[in-house]
Amino acid sequence: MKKKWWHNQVVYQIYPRSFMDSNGDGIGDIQGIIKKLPYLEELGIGVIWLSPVFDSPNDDNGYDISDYRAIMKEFGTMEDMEELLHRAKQRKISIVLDLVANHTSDEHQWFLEARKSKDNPYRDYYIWKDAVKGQEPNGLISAFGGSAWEYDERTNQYYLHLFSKKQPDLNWTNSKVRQEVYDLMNFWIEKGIAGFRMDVIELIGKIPEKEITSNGPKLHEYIQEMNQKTFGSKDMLTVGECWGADTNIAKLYSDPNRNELSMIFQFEHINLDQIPGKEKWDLAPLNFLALKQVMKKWQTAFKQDGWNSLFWNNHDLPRIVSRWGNDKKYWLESAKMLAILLHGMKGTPYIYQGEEIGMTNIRLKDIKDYPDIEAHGMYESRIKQGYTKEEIMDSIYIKGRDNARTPMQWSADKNAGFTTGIPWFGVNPNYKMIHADSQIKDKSSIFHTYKKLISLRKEYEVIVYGDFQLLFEEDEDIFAYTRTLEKNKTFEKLLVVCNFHDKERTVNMEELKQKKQLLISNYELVKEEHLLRPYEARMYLLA
Ligand code: TEU
Ligand code: CA
Repeated sequence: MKKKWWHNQVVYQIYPRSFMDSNGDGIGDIQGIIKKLPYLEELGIGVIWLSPVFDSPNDDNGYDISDYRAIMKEFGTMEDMEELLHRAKQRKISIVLDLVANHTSDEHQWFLEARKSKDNPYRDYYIWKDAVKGQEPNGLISAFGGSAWEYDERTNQYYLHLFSKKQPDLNWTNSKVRQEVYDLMNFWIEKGIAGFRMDVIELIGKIPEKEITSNGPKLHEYIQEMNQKTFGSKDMLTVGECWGADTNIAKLYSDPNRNELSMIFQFEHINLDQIPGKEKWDLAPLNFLALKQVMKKWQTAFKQDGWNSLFWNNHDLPRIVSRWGNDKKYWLESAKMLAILLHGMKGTPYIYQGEEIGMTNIRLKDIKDYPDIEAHGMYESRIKQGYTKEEIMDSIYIKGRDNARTPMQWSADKNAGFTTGIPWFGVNPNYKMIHADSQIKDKSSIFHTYKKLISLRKEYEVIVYGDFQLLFEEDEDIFAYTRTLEKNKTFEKLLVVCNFHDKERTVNMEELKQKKQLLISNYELVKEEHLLRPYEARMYLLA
């Protein structure tokens, strides 16, 4: 595999609204991020993925952009942004921006123009259709509930919005739209960013008439064009958000010979807890054996023809320690186990803010306490369908996006040290116990586990490039694998052994009998080599 700078880096995702407030208005901001750069440097990450910081009416917390070349006032100014880029660079941290190019805000200048009249020059920037028999043009639905078509009185047509009605979809069949997107990308590239995370990029090739949304026929043609006209010659990190990707689709994006993206986020491991064909709120029981098979499939899918991202969390997902881990009795052990398990794998790891200190889900009483537009859309449509309030709240407790969006827990001070004012969204009451301050000082903390894992990836090439092999495939508790790298006729070999559950297990494993060096584990001492305590995890270098 031709080596790339982002092969051994670890990316840290910042959701600016909830990261650090510098001026006491209760909202995280860019100066807050600048303040915390030393913290990120100490953790050892090399890249920040910054969720959108652009001007936005915040119907979907910045994923509805009204000006791609201006910074959201609540977050700061363009000078602040330039300062952030500069100061991060001084600490060898580069910045990847969030590119939301499937849709804009309805308050974007293009849409304000487009909706004025059918012959407006911007009309064709968006997707407009006549009513069919006095109804919506077809059955496409919005990710946030209800029809994806919104009637606009002024011109007596409907426009398409696959997300909220304040997020009209751009018309990518229009070459002018594509050029506008490439221009704004180049604007940011010139400012010195290191790449893009591409929001729902798989939707841009949609054919609304045929109700095709993901993976439309022209999708890869557009991405290749984008590559050529923007970052292609620049050695950047690009990662597409692709909910509908399987391993073959992933190769289309990330095979270096195809000149598209560095890698994608695929969600097969995330979607395992949802009943197939239903919504994310319709929970299927967690299936450990299926998780192992999905991980194995992606870990072994690519040779020279693709690259993986590795993640448990982002701003749309519940906290991993509350989902696959155990956030009560084995909070510490299970958070570390999940980290060791993932960070021993092949791909570029992503850490979502707070994951490195084991932040957990939140549980609030009423739907009114939740700011997320997705939760409200789902609530309304499920009440209509006859679900009880309790059923709906239970699914929000487990899967709601706001679980990830509570303010970062910095210290035991008021509001977890996030703000001196009133936080825009409640701090998790467990902040007195879970916060960065104490974990930085405590060498046995979750923070230090992540720190160590990041440095191991720099130190051992086998963690970056070794071939993956799953062991004990049928075992109901043990997740174990090796990574093997051939180096001038000798082999570097890594072994990761994890107990995924809360009961003790003995394992009879050949590899454990070999000579080896323990690189990291989540219990202080190995009691007995073949005994794995609840959630015990170890990573060895085999001699
Ligand atoms: O998410 C895409 C998306 O499909 C999510 O709405 C997803 O269905 C859900 O959150 C799964 O938990 C991206 C962004 O990450 C998200 O924050 C935005 O709301 C969305 O696009 C629209 O821009
Ligand atoms: Ca602020």
